[in-house]
Amino acid sequence: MARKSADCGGGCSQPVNGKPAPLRSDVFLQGLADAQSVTLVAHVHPDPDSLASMMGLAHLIQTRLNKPVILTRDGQISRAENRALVELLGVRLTPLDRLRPDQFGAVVMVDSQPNTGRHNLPPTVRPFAVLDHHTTPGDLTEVPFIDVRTDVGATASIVASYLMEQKVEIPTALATALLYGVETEVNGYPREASRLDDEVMLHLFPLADRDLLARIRNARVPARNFECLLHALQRSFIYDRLIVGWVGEIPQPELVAEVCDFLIRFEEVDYAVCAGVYEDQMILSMRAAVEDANAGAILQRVVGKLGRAGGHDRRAGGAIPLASKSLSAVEELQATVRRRLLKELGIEDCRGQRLVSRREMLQNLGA
Ligand SMILES: [Mn+2]
Repeated sequence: MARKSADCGGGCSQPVNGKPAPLRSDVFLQGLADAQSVTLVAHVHPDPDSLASMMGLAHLIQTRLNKPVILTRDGQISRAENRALVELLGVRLTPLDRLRPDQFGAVVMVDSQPNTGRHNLPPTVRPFAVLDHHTTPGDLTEVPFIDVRTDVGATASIVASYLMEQKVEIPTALATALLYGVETEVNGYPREASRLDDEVMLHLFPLADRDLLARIRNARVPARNFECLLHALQRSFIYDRLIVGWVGEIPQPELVAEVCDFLIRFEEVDYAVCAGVYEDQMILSMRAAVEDANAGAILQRVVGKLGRAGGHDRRAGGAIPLASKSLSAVEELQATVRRRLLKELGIEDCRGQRLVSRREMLQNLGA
């Protein structure tokens, strides 16, 4: 359907032969016209951006194409805010490992790309579509529909723009999820938001349930979160403009990113990296407080062939499988990660200065 390019809201490709290019959301929906059913997948331990993107596309497909849609969950949802989002908004998720390869129908992957090591999708299942915004690429060969915009802050903004292009009514719960999904991706400083993210947030704000949003943002957290924070503070070291926090063994993988978000606020550094051991992996998180930081690419080079990593300019994550969880094996890996990080950031290899001195820690214990 031809429409004025002014309607595109940033979602159009360049005009072809003088004719306005079709809306991306039209191409997306046309590509699914013959599908029996659609399965939506995101990355492992789905975050609010992933969850909201799946919810938005499910609503778009159900409204426009009236087809059955399955939203999946790869791994656990453990972060308090993310659990609150799922529970309070009534999101129904099917564990990915409960689907047989023949039950998938057309697969749409959001907030991730194939072969990035970030999901447990059977390798024989090739996605029909990939919608993502990560700067570190995956394998997109033979994916018929690709909408990867590395300049956009959230995949949920791309999905919301599809709903806006198609003039689909956005129910309150969905608007709340989409707004929270975008917000969580762009709330760092310097902001990683594009014009599209801001347009989408303006559109969604009046449609969302602001009380529910506040409940999600302020979800109550268990005691283990504070234990983890204490552990990290006791083992945080400053190297010039970098702070590294060793979180130790953690009960849920997202805690590493939560601690990293806290440490990057430290006024004396521009970079924060946290690492913790979850099950048989070392989980890594990196944040930058400066523009053009290339955090995703840096963490990818630091991890190298030891594991996988990727992300955005100012936020990145990764994981390294552990052959052994013995203290010496973990410490050896920590030393490798630290050495590579310092080299990547051009910081002289030196002994780190503790964020909290041993003497202070002991004094606090004695008090
Ligand atoms: Mn995202």
